Amino acid sequence: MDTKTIDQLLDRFEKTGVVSEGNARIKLVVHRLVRDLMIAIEELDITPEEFWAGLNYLGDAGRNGELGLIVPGIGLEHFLDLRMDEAEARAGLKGGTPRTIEGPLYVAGAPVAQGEARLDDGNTPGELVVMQGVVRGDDGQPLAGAKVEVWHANSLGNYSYFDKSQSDFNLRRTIVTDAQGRYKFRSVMPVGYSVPPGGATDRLLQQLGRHGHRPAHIHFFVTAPGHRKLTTQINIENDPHLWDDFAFGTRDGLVPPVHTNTDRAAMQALGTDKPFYEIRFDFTLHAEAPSAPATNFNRPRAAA
Ligand code: MBD
Ligand code: FE
Repeated sequence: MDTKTIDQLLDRFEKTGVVSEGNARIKLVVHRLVRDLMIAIEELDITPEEFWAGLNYLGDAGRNGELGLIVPGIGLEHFLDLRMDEAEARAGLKGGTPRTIEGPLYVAGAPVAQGEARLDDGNTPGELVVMQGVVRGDDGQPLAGAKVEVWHANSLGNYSYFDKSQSDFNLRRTIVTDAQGRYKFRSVMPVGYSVPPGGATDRLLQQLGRHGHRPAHIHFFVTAPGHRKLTTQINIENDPHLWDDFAFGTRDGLVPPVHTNTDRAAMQALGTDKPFYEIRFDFTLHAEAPSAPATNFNRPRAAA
């Protein structure tokens, strides 16, 4: 079918069965996506069998809660980040800590701590890591009372809440920066996440000839009054998947050095007799910018 015939068909569809104005924005987007799909079916000669298999696949993925995993896996979430970067550049925003994808594993409602927190429940295997830094505005001034929401996987690459074998909010906290804008936490070193074997995302990636592994990483939302919300992650250097992330989340500026601390007194102060890891990382937030799209947009998220 040629595009002109498709457009005539769509014109008739859009005029049939109309009972109200509907929503202009939704109409625009849906009509466009349907047209693009029809053109893809035509140009790729997608067979009925392929069409129904694809529809069933999406239904399966939805029922199993994997749509939020397919989106980063096909690069759409990183694409949204790059578009936000472009919008900020057009609005004249420069510098600031790079953003990167949120992913599907945030859970709202984590315990709040002032200045410092321990993220692990004391019963979580893994190597001890201490991470700390300062939250600043883009004028370089430290931001007291900023919120650093942090979440990461355990040493098996699993996230509490989604992994019911972990205690509630294990490896998840909200840390409020102190008067000097500082945050600090101790935790156990995360290991990279992999998509559930045999699940919808895994099956798709196999057909694409790709793996479903992420390098080890730690997620953050950083917020402060009068500033744009920052959604980002840091990656653990030297991970074999550091620049081979199935979700395309690794970015320059988000791979801080990891230092191994072998100082006896420092080890003792943390109640350990083994060397531990230390990471310093400062966050820089952009001041509110009415001409740039909001970064604190709604997105349905888990809450506990
Ligand atoms: C993750 O832990 C993650 O951060 C992303 C983006 C996708 C899947 C799992
Ligand atoms: Fe993650």
